[in-house]
Amino acid sequence: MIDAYIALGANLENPYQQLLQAIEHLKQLPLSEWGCVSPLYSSSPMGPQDQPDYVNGVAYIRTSLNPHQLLDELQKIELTQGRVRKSERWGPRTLDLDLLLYGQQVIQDERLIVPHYGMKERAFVLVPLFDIAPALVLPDGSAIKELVRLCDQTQLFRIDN
Ligand code: ROI
Repeated sequence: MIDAYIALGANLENPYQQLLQAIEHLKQLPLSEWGCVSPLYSSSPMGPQDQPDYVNGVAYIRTSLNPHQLLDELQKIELTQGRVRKSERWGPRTLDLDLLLYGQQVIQDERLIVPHYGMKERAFVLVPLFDIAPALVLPDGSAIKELVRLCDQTQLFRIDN
């Protein structure tokens, strides 16, 4: 079993409920054990500003799925929850599930970049990841604790949960 961390994000169609539903789906993943989910946060959009605020969080699972099987499962959940892939880059979405980390593996192919390419600058990923894995060190040796200290958290608000 491999430790995997998955970022959750949504900003359409009742995003908070979308995340709760996604968590229920993640608990049902095949060949996997549910770990936990971070507190959820509200965050202003990174990228185009003419879209609603996001709800973000990070989930932890242990899995025997390989990274591409896990990606397939995550994309199935996104589609089940009404995700429509648009051509617009960085547009709004009902649900985004990003594979952040798959053990200490570094993966770079046509479908998958792990660790997730943007995670080291994104407070809405780093802060919830730190909440559930404060001692985590990324494959490149950077400590989550240090990345969190450096990131801009002014647009991130914890939702009571
Ligand atoms: N901005 C925030 N705050 N949260 C996200 O999950 C998120 N996801 C995205 C883009 C459009 C880059 N901006 C985001 O994909």
